[in-house]
Amino acid sequence: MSDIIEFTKEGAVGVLTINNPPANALSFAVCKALGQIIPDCMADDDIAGLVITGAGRMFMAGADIREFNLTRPDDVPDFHDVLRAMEEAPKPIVAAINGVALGGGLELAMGCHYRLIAAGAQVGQPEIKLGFIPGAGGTQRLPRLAGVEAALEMIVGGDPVSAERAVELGIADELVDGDLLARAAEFAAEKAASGEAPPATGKRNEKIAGIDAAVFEAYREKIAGRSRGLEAPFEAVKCIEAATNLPLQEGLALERDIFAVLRDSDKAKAMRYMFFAEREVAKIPDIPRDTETKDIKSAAIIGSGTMGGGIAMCFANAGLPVTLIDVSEEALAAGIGKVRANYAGTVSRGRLGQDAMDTRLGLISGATDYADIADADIVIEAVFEDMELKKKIFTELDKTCKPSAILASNTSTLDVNEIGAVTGRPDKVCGTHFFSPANVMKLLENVRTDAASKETIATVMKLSKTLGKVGVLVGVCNGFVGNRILGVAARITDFMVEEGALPWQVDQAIYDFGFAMGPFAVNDLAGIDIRHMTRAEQRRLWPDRRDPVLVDKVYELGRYGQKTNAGWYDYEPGARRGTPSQLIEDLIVETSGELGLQRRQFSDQEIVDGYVLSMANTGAQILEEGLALRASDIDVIWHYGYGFPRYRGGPMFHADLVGLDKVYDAVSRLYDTYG
Ligand code: T1G
Repeated sequence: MSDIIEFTKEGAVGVLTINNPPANALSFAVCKALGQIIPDCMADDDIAGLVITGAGRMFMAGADIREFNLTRPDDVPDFHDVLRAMEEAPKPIVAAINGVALGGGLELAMGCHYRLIAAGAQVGQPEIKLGFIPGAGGTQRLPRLAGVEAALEMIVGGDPVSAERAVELGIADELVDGDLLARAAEFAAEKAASGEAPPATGKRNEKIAGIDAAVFEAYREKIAGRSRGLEAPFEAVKCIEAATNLPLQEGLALERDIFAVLRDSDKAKAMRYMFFAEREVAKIPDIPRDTETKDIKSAAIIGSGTMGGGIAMCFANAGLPVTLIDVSEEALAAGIGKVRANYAGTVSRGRLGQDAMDTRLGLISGATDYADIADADIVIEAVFEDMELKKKIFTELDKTCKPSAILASNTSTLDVNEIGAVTGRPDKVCGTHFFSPANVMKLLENVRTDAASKETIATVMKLSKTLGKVGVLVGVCNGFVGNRILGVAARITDFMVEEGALPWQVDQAIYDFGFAMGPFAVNDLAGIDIRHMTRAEQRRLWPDRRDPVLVDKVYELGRYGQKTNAGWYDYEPGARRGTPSQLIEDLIVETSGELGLQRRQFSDQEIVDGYVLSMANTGAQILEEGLALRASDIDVIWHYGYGFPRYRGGPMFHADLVGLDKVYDAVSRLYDTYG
């Protein structure tokens, strides 16, 4: 027998332990071994029944995602056939779900006759998050065990359920708090002795009988908004519906055909890529995983504005005490008041309990004196973008904070090297660039200064995880990775508007590409005044560059965006969605005339290419300058910081998909026109 599946015996029961670290993924090798061992065991008169379990902390994390681009070798059986043989086997087969059973892992467990589950384990069908549907019977067997409603939620939603819930739903037969393997072996022996025929999941039809088609129609409607741009959710619904009105084998065949098409689609490739990309970000070549890190047990934030308050919430949400610092009691009261209102909103929407809100608020304190934060393990400065002010603050912090404290800046544009240089501990200074709203957005650009120690960087990378963020390491440059790329791309769309497009056309094209909002709508949300401020710095950096003039004109009209109920769009007071503004359209046409530009049509494709391919070009520059570790880090930044659609994989992945020759042509045209 093979070592990828260990065989042992508990009395008359055979135990198969899948041992394929790190995730016991269903690789070709595991599938092949299962295909051999199970029939062998069935034929062995000394074996009364079987238990299947996983080595280590997982049962099985599903099919091996690394093998998805490969063709199944001839000597590896089709996993469907393995499952079918298991279902039809004469002796009881019991899954002992010791840890996560996801995707093909749950499908394997459902192919068993019985399932026992350890407390703390989870089961799920997460395939949707990879852009496809379960491919080995999940859409057919899960509704048979758990019912249609739960199957829809689990397969279309993709989130796993707890062991307790799995038992409640009928996915697992028993929750085991103690020795899972011993209990599973005992269970298998009992079932073998009982003489009852082992039940096949695929033959259990009681939960799928008499389901009204309207259930599926309603579900399709329910998910339409959040599934924009995706096919897989609807295909999953179709397959689950098929489970209720087709014989098992036909349902399985339908699922298999749809699965194969989706798996090979560009969208699924992009989502697979993102799965690995977001795991890669944690790997820093010169900072090994076992690098010492500082324990972060408390934090302080300088500045209790929107950003500072949001950052404080991140710490409190993670259970860490945090002190907000501001210049006066009034400013503090206002800042903490906003935090309280923010939590209260979440409570009133039913997403947070009052107790949890109280606990979290209890972790946030305020102070006006740096002496009160002398013991904080990390201080994050979040005041407005003014280098002199930041230098003053860091000089002060350096004097008052304990020598081991990390001093970080939340600057989104300024040179963190320069900030660190005013302290006596530049090795403990770095950037932690949160995205707004800080308590919601998952991205954290951690800025590595020249002097920052490995310990400092390892600590903030680890802290990102503690705060529930995706931390990506970047180097020092204007705008770091995300905003630098945005600056270039937004400049291109500004030009397009001066030359003939309209902001709402640009936004629609980019929305249709899959972003939640186009650049002009984002601009209105973030504030045109803020953009105006950063443009001054850009003009200083690139004095000879041709610049679009419209954004300054909009600024000069006092139209700062949503906050003034007017920006590129007009807004009803308090509204988040704007309507196209005639005044802006007139201004645009007039400006084109002043610039001597003959307005022309832009196709949606041209708009998307200009926006996205210019991003990829800037990304390539950033890589060349060594300011990001890898192309996929840039894509992770754009997904988590700016909502680049996951199924497009990020600007760098998208550019690879388009093909570098085409990207080169498009970028060359942009260069010739705009410099
Ligand atoms: N294939 C290959 N490698 C995998 C893997 C998988 N399915 N799952 C995890 N890994 C690797 C991962 O890359 C990392 O490697 C290490 O395991 C630890 O993971 C037929 C077609 C299970 C919840 O979508 O959600 O089944 O970086 O760091 O935070 O219908 O991994 O150390 O080298 O994420 O504890 C469906 C994907 C597949 C589950 C564990 N399954 N995995 O999280 O550790 S499709 C999934 C996860 C399928 C069938 C279909 C998570 C986890 P390295 P980790 P973690």
